[in-house]
Amino acid sequence: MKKRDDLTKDLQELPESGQSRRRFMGAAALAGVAGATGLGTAVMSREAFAAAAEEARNKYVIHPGELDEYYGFWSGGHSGEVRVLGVPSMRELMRIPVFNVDSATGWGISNESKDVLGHDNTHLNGDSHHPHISMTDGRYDGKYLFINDKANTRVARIRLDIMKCDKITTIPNVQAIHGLRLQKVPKTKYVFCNAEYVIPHPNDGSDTSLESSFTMFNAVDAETMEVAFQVIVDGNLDNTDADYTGKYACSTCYNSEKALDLAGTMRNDRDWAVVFNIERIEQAVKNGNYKTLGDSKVPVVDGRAGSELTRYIPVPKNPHGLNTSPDGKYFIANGKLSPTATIIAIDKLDDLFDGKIEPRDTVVGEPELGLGPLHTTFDGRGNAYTTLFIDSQVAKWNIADAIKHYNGEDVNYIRQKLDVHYQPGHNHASLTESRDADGKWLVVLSKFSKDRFLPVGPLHAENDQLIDISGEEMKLVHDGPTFAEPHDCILVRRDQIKTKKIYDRNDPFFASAREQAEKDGVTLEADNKVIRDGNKVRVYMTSIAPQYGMTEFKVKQGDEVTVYVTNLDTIEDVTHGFCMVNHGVSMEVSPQQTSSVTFKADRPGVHWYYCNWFCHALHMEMRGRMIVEKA
Ligand code: CUK
Ligand code: CUA
Ligand code: CA
Repeated sequence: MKKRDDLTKDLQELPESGQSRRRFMGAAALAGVAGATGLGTAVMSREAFAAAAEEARNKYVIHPGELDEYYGFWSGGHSGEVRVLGVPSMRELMRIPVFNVDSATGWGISNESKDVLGHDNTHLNGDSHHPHISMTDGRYDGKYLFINDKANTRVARIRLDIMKCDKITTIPNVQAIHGLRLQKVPKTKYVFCNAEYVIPHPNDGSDTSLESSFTMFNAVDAETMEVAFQVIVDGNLDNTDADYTGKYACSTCYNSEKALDLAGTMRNDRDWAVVFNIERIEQAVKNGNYKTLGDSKVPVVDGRAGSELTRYIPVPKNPHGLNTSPDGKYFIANGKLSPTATIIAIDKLDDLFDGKIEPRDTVVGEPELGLGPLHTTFDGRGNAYTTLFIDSQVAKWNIADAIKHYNGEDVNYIRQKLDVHYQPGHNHASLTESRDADGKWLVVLSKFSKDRFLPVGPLHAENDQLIDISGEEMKLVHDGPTFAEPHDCILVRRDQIKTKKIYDRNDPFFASAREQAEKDGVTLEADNKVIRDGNKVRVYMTSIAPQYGMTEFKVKQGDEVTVYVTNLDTIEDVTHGFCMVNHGVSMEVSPQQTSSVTFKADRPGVHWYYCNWFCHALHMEMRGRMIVEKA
C-alpha cells in the first residue's frame, strides 16, 4: 500500500495548482466545475470560466418563487433548536425551538410548550446533535423527527405535519445522550440513543469510583416516547446506527479504557464497535431477565462482555461516526484517531452471535482514507463519502473496491478528495439513511469558517457547504454560514413531508386548553370571557386580523392570570401573537391555533398587550389593556 502522503498527492484532483489556496477558495464553485470540464483553471479561458460558472449556478440556484427539491433538517447544537433549510438553495425556512427558549414563538413561555418541556422549567438550554426522520420499511415516512439533547440527557420528538416539538423524554440513569438513530425496519419502533459518559450506580455520592461506573445504550418507544429498555455496556458510547433487518444496532466506543484523562482515552490501539441484538434484548425483557435502577422502572439488561445480547468488534483507536450503508450490507465505523474506516458485514452478525466466528471475522474492509475520519455518507451507487477532520477534506471512496483491496487485490478505492473549509464534522448525502439514497447532494458541516465570510469578531460562524455529487466528481457549489452549532443534518425529498397549512381545531397540541375551556363552560372559537377561580383568572379571547376579541380585561393584583388566545383566521400565514408588556410574555398564535400563557399580575395599573406577529396593515392597532386593580 502506498504511503498516505503519496496517495493524497496522487488523488488530489483539485485544480488548485498554481493558485494560492485562498484564491482557489474564492472561486470554489467555479473551480469545481472547471475540474469537471477537464480544464485546469490555470488554462481556462475567461469565456469558458464564465460558462462553467453559469452552469454551476443554474444547477443549484433556486430562483425567486421556485421551491427547493429537498427539505434539510439541521440540528442547532447548543442553541438547542432544529432548523429547516431548503436544499439545494440552502436557505433557512424555519427554526423549530426544542430544548431552548424562543421569544418569537413563545417556546418555553407558553403553556403548550411547557406541557412538552415540563412546567418546572429546570433547563433553558440544550445541545441537539442528531436529527433523524421516522421510517417505514427503510424509507422516510415524514411523520416524526427525533433529536437528542446531550446537555440535559433528553430525546425530543418533532411532529413534521406542524413542525413543532410534541414530546420530550429525559432518559433516566445515564448522563449525556449523544448518538441517536432510528430503527429502520419494519418501522421506527425504537429510537436508539447512546449515553456517552459512565456514571456510578447509584449516583448519590456514596461511591464515585470507576469500578461502579458504567453507561447504557437506550431504546425509546417512538410512539409513547417512554424508555423501553436500557443496556449496560463496557467502555463508553459515541455514535450509533441501525440495520435494515430490524435486528441489529451498532455503536462506537472511543473510551474502552474508561479513562478520565485525555491521554488515557488514547491508550489502547483499538477500541470497539458494540453490536446490539435487538431481538435477544426484547426477549430478555419479556422473560423478566432484567433489573431496574433507582426510582426508574425501565428494564435494564446487562450487555457487558460475555453477554449474549451484545458483541464487541475491535476497531482502530477512538472511532466516532457509525453509518449503515443504504444497501443494508455494512456498518462503517469511522476511525478518528486512525486514518481508516472499518467495514463490518451485517450478514456475518448472525454467525457472530451464534459463536461461529470471531468478532474481527465480521470486518471485510479497512480502507485508509486520510487523517481524522469522522462520518461517512453514501450515494446509493456504491460510493462512500467520509469527512476527514484533520485533512479538511471529504474522501470519496468505493466500498466494493475497498473490500477487494482488503482481500489483497491491487485496486485503488479512493475516487476523489475534495477540500472543504474547514475541519468537517458530519456530512450527509440526500436520502442517505434510507433505501432511497439518491446520490444528488452532499452537505458538509465544516466546524471552522475562518476566512470564508466577513469577520464578525472572535466568535465565528460555521460553514455548511453544499457539494454536487450527481456526477463522477464532487463539485463544491455553495458556502453557507450557520450559527452554533449544526452537528448533523438530514435531507429528505420534499414529497416525503406533508405539512398542514393551518391548524386543525382538534389538534392535540392544544388539547389541554380545550379541556380547561370545557370545564369553564367556554367555547374557545366564540367566547371572550374572564373566568375567576379563586386567585386564578382565566381570560379567553379570540383574534381575527387585526383585532383581539377583547380590548380590555380586569384582574386583581396578585392574581395568577392565564390568557388563552384562539386565532379564528382561516387564511394561511395569518399568524397573530400575544405579548404582555413588561411581563416576559410572548407567544405565537397561528391560524386556527389556540395558545395560552400564565403569568402573575403582580403590579397594579394599566398594562398593554399587543400582537407581535405582523398580521395586517393595522397590525399595530391590534392591542388591548389589562387593568390590574390594587389589592
Ligand atoms: S457529532 Cu456530536 S460531537 Cu460528530 Cu455527531 Cu459533533
Ligand atoms: Cu395580529 Cu399582528
Ligand atoms: Ca480509546
